[in-house]
Amino acid sequence: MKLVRYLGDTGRARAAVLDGDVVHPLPVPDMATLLRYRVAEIRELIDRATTAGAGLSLGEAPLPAPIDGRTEVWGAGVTYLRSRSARVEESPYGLVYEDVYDAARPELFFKSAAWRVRTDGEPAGIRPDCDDTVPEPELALVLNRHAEIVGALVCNDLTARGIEAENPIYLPQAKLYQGSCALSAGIVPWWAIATPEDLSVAMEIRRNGAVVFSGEARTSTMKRTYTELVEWLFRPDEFPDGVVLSTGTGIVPPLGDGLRPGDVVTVSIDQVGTLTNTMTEARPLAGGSAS
Ligand code: DO4
Ligand code: MG
Repeated sequence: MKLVRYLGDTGRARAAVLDGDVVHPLPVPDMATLLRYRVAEIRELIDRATTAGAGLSLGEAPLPAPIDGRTEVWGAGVTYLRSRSARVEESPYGLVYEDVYDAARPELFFKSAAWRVRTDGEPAGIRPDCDDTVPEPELALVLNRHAEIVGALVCNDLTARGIEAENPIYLPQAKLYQGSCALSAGIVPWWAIATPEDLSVAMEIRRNGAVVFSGEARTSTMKRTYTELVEWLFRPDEFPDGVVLSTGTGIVPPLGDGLRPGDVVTVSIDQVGTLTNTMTEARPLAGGSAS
């Protein structure tokens, strides 16, 4: 059972429960509104929606990205030893990463507005001005406005590694560009995950049909707890429509072996789902500047 945004006949995405291939619409206009409720209330809404009637058939239309409205995506960084060692190797400023791995305060960064998020089956991006972009397969927490964990998603926190390696102050340009944030389409309720502290995360990169990289990590090897990351994120701020917090990567491909257009990246997380995206170069919209 997953929480999804569902495109009904109206063409406007509604929040719904997806149970197998049956859709049960929720009595809220969108996902952002659902994330204003407490977990206990969300559970009640889900129970009522799934017992109310037969539901609708999912049909053929692909599910849109799982968040909308003012819901933001944030990332945590250098939460795994592998991420720390990869940054130290790639950057002339390695000390920055050694320090943040050990510090009480975690690295947290803004990743995406809801409208920029790509989902399963959609193209995701490589910056044309960076020749070393890597996928970052991560478990993402979906938090309501009350800082409670509502559920989990698969995230690919794509990173223009070459830009961050030039200078860590370029981090926003390395992390935030067209197609740099992909999330799986269905939010798995937190209470439905048996062992959230120990999930297997796996990633595969295919080029011309052949696997050119694969890796695996376990969330139990993360340096920080989920609660700790959530507390730091909410410490100075409010998220009126909730927030998605991606918890960092424990898998990093070898240095210099960046993604190429056409590569297909698949991230799978135990009990949470799968996310597959084909890489394309980020480009300005056809027709020139926005008006
Ligand atoms: O400092 C760079 C960000 C690291 C990151 O995104 C990660 O460890 O997942
Ligand atoms: Mg990351």
